Amino acid sequence: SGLRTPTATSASSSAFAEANAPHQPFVIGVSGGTASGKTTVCDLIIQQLHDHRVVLVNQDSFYRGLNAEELKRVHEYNFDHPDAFDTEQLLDCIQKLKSGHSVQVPIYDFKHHRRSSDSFRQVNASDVIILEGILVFHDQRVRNLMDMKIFVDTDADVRLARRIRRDTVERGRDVNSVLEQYAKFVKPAFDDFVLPSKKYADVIIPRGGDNHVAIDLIVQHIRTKLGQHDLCKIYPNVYVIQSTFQI
Ligand code: UZR
Ligand code: MG
Repeated sequence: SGLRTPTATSASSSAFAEANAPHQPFVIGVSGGTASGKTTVCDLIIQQLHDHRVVLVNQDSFYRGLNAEELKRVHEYNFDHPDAFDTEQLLDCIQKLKSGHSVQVPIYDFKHHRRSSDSFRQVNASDVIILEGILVFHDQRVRNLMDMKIFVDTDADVRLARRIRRDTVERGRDVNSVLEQYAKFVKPAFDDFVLPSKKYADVIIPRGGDNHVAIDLIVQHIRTKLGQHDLCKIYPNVYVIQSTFQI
């Protein structure tokens, strides 16, 4: 029968090699409008996966620094547009992490709208990589690196209320400037870029960080995926047997 042909042999030996190869990290994308609770959802996932190596990469870290000209007219700068981010660098970073390398993530200063010139954050190879940000589903190449895409769906009034609190308390801004920026840039960019990217999500979480059932389900799924990898390490020939039967 065809089972003993060289094709069958090479198929099972390549399956064997695959089963023995160290597995790629599981990459999760978490998107949603500003102040939707993305960071909270990520924190809860990380807490529940405490027995695994998980790293969080924020798209905010890849904001391009503003030049002198842009800084002079910072109120006209659109931080909610896809072009505000260095997507090539983000892509490179996630590709490296996915192939098991550690990377240096830039540090962005929200107050001065620029990058730290001499310091980086070292992010080590991990089992799970979470990439969070308002526009992480925008670029197809970045999306393609994700094993699971989560969209945090929170009502716009709740998000605006949170955004006002966060920007005034944590970012030293006044209410008027927050509202002005919201109307001029944040809301239009949400409608034009963030909301249309919701269609790429595998899972949509209503109410963000308050939705513990959704977070439990997501964590279970990740555990199942990581568990399958562990099985390959313990029983490296499981897949070989399966592939022989398939042939
Ligand atoms: P989250 N942002 C700033 O306010 N200042 C900057 O220098 C860079 C970004 C804001 C950005 C966006 N927009 O709405 C928000 N504006 O950070 C995204 N205006 O962050 O996903 O945590 O809401
Ligand atoms: Mg956040």
